Amino acid sequence: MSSDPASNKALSANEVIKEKSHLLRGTIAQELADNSTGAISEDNAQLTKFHGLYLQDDRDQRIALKKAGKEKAYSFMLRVRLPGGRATPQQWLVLDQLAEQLASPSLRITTRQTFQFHGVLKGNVKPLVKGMHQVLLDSIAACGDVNRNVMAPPNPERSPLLQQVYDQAKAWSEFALPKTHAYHEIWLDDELVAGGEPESEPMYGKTYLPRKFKTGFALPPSNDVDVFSQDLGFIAIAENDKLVGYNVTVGGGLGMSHGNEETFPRLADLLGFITPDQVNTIGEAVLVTQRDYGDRTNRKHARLKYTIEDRGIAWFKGEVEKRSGITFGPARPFNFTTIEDPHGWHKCADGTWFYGLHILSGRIRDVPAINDQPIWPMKTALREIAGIHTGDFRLTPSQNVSIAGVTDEKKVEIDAILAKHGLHLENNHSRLRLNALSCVALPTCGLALAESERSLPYILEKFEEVFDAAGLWDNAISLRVTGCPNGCARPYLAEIGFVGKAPNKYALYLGAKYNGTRLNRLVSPSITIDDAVKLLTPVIKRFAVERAEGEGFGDFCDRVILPKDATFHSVGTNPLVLAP
Ligand code: SRM
Ligand code: SF4
Repeated sequence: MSSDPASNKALSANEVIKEKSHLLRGTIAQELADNSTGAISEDNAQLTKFHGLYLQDDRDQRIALKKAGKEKAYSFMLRVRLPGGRATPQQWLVLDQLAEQLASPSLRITTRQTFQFHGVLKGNVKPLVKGMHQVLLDSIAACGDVNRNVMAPPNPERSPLLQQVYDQAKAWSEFALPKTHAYHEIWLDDELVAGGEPESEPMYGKTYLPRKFKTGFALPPSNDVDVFSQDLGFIAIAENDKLVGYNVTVGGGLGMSHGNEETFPRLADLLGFITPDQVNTIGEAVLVTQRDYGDRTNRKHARLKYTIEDRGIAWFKGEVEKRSGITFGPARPFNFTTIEDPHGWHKCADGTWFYGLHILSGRIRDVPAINDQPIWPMKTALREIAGIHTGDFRLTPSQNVSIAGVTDEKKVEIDAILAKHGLHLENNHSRLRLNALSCVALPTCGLALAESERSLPYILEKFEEVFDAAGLWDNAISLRVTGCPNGCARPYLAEIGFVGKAPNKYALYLGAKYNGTRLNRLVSPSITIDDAVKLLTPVIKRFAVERAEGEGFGDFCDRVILPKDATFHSVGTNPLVLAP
């Protein structure tokens, strides 16, 4: 197989790698044993993604190492599979210890509610995977052309439906896992199956999907999972506090490339309503339709969003109905009002408490703090909490953690730990900061064109001054930064989106709807942060005095500040409408 039978175009290189890999084995095991290099080959590096592992190098060290004629500072990033972002205290403690012993030693909460380890040397990968396995965690399908970590609403708030939605998200995650034993053989030293013959992969087939595939479950009124950015979404519908089913969405996705108008972010379409027992059947029908019709010749055109864009949503719906034997009902009404995590202490319907802890960019480590705190010992504090906690931890899509299932008695103890380490900080945080997201970018991400996580503190400091001066400290405003246009912090759904273009240069986007139901639009294709602050200061001032009752910053920009004909793809600067 080297060309696509339908189009006769050559298949992308990854298709050939997958086809020849014996269900994701490749020669990973052999290359692991080679300690003459910290790297693995390009082909195997594509395959390890399916096992949750990315080969990276420390980009801060690249130039010096090159000058010294040395190999790049290679290491692996490992992403844990954690549907709905839930971890037990025991799991937390083990991950924390593994990070100390075998990785960078930070733990990083991702925008899809899981943990990433960075800086794992080749020889440490196996011990790390084995350590995770002891507490029943794995990294299978955390990356690669498969159904990735499934998102579900984490915050216990007050809805009795949350557990049901979480259970379905977890069940769908398990159902859509690859069946190959490659992971167990390579990383956990399990015996080769049937003399090394690969077993079958009934749902995916031996070349898996054309590209990554992402699922999210949302529970209105919160759209914390940004359901319209997912390939497949399930919006829970309740009647009289009972879960009656889901509205299904398909074809969301955010990745694009600067200057390539063939690539674009896309919001998902609504397919219609199904009952809870139909989730896996519909999920499978969506997945296998994309398996069969997704573009395997061009990885920049291989996501489900392009299949739907090219063939039309009516065709896609028909195909899913035919394959599943289920007819969609009309989509039911729903209303998203927020994406924000609740911060601080909240009481749940079952009488327990949860604490929403803000973690800037999801980076869990002990660092010198911003502002006037001498240190910010996030990792130590969470380790101490995990040591006494009897509930669980919930990682959120906004890179925060919710300490959930806390009894009255434990609340006092946890509160004391938070206070001891000065972590009640969110009381002083602006809502801009509490809502802000950034992707990892430099130094680990090989695709970063600009800083993101490391520039977020500066960006927030500058914009907080402006928002504070305009009396908007407590206004929920979403600002998201990424180091490149792939969109890992979902910047195209932010009211203010910065997308890395080059060192200290970002494309600036404005005007998304706060609740994640409208994309933003390009304002400047390349601007420094300082110039963006200058450009937006009058806009923020106008918003403070001219906004309509309850109007968000994105809505205001969309209605008043952006030229009416500005589109997402506008090339060149759109002059903002700065005077009434
Ligand atoms: Fe992402 C690639 C980090 C969420 C779209 N993403 C990467 C890689 C693995 C870079 C690479 O391929 O070499 C980044 C690793 C950086 C590092 O050093 O850790 C990376 N993505 C992340 C995370 C860690 C960002 C974060 O700061 O939290 C998120 C991990 C999620 C997870 O736990 O699974 C992350 N990535 C996203 C999201 C948001 C989401 O899924 O909700 C998106 C946009 C939604 C989407 O998929 O359309 C996203 N990442 C991409 C893309 C563009 C895909 C596309 O369709 O064009 C790439 C590049 C690619 O796949 O070729 C990418
Ligand atoms: Fe890397 Fe770009 Fe994703 Fe940021 S958005 S983590 S720079 S791929």
